[in-house]
Amino acid sequence: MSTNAALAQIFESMADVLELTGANPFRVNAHRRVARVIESLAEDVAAIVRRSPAELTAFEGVGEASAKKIVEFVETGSVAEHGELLAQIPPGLPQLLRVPGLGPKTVRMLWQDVSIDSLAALTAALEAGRLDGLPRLGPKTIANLKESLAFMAQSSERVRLGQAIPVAEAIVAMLAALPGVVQAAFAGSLRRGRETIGDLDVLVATTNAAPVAKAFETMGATIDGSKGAQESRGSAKRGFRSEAHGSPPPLPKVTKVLASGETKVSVRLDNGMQADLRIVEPSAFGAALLYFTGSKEHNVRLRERAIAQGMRLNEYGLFPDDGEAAPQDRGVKPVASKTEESIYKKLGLPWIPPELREDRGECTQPIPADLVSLEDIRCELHAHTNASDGSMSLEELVRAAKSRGFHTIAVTDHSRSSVQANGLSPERLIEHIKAIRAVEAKVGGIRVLAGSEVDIHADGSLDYDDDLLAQLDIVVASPHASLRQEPSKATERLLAAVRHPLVNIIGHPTGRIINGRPGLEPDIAAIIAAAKESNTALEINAHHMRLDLRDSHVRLAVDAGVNIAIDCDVHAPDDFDQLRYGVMTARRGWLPRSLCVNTWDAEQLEGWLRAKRGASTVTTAKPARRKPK
Ligand code: DGT
Ligand code: CA
Ligand code: CA
Ligand code: ZN
Repeated sequence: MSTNAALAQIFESMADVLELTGANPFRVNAHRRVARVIESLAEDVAAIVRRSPAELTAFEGVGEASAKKIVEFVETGSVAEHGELLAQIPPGLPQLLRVPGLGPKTVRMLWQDVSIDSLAALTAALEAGRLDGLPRLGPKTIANLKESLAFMAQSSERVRLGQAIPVAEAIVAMLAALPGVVQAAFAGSLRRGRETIGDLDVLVATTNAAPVAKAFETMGATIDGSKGAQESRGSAKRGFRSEAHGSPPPLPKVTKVLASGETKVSVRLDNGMQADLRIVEPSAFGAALLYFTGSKEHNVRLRERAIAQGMRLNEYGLFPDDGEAAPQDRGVKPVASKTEESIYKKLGLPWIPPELREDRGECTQPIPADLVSLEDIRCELHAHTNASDGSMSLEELVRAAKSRGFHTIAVTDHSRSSVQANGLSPERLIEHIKAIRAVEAKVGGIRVLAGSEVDIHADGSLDYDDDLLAQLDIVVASPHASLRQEPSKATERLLAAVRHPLVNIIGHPTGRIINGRPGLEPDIAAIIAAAKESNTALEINAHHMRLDLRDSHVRLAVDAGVNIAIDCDVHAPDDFDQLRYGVMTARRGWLPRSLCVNTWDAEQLEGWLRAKRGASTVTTAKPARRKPK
């Protein structure tokens, strides 16, 4: 975790405790504001402190007291006041804030009035019916709480892809740099890009295993990687903004060696994850990578295929089948083992991208030749500025998009009903459109679309009038509230938005948060059919907490020929880095480039927008032409 992210978490945590202990709301908000400022800083806060601590108070919202704490953190790795605050509350209390639907006021009431101070205590009280009739807890809230807790219990063991990949990359980089290591890679569900990960699987090719095993077991021992890292995360919504992704996290620390052999080591890390290391001969790296990437079901298919062709496939290679077990131990020479490609080839298959290895037809059906990839993405169509809840000014956002090599950026700030996100009133939106035109002209070299992320109300109506929507270049319509609707109502709601003539993209269609809340459960086939009919794209929100649409829904949409947008829902500069998770999800849904609107050139994109909205609504300024890097 970067210093900025760790420090932002501490300020969030202090705000949580202050709120729980009933402190002055101004003080609570001041801490939250500082957290937001720190996490959206482009520069490492430690660098600022080293240069000149006085610069800190130049940031809006950072006063003398906060600046002192920032300096203290940079110098000592912790903030004393944070510890003092935490000592005032039971340790399990902050966890309660992570339960969807439980705000600080209710948690405080539960703690003070009925002595509930942990998730376990809350679960028990709910089961015993002890909370029925308490203020703030009507029957509906109680039912929702039960649902949330059940969901949390079922999802808490797997970590999100976006939490796991940076950690795995830090481990792989450490291992790859060891002497004698020929290759290092991560495998398992991580390499397949699943939305959540059970454990990290790492693979190393070397002829000298012992030092590699040792380095893995003692990882982090000499580096204080856990400075300031702290479990408590605000509510799901706050956590969303607080996870930074700019700088690579430091190497995690091993807290426990679970199993240790010559070529096989399992450890528990200080971030709670488990990591498995396999050390293999360089000549068998491909076979091992194939095996440990999985999925198990894909491996079974491959083994069946090998057997049908008179061969035997295992983690050491593809061997001729001589009727006896363990060919690798009997000196039998493999038909292929060094690379995945060579093994697939001998099995009569093309190399299958890891994201597709789920036994969903990848060994029998043609795989799209133009499966979408990260390099194909050429525009971002869902981004927020500080006009609503983003951290960047309009110009900063446009320059950030330009620096990514994009030909187009769509500015889609929140609409008026998203009060908590400072949604734009119609008047402010009209001013915003003017500002967008001006910034496009000022920055140059990138097309800037004036858009909105307009709320889809519970009944399917949109948050702005059609007259206003018609003045925009692009409309992303998203559900934000009422996410516990009955499936039939959710279907009607989303269908209305899909069919709306001025809507181009449905943003995060279900509103789910991975490990956070289940979101809407509409009849996805009906949504897909309507999207196809009305030329509306469905979004894969690339943020690793959302990945919404999910992979299985993408696959259905692709089969129906529906256009898909992969967007980062940018709120801060680092959010552009979420793109890879969206692309992995897209590939898991077999998305070809041709159906991904973000891969199109500016002309094709504009043609598509215009076709739906009517020629008059899209401005005709010449699109900037940029080659992807
Ligand atoms: P996860 O960790 O639950 O997110 O999922 P995976 O797929 O990473 O599973 P994991 O870590 O248990 O094992 C990594 C890979 O190793 C798995 O995808 C396929 C392979 N593998 C593990 N156990 C078996 C097995 O019993 N049979 C076969 N064919 N493959 C296995
Ligand atoms: Ca795994
Ligand atoms: Ca594993
Ligand atoms: Zn958004």
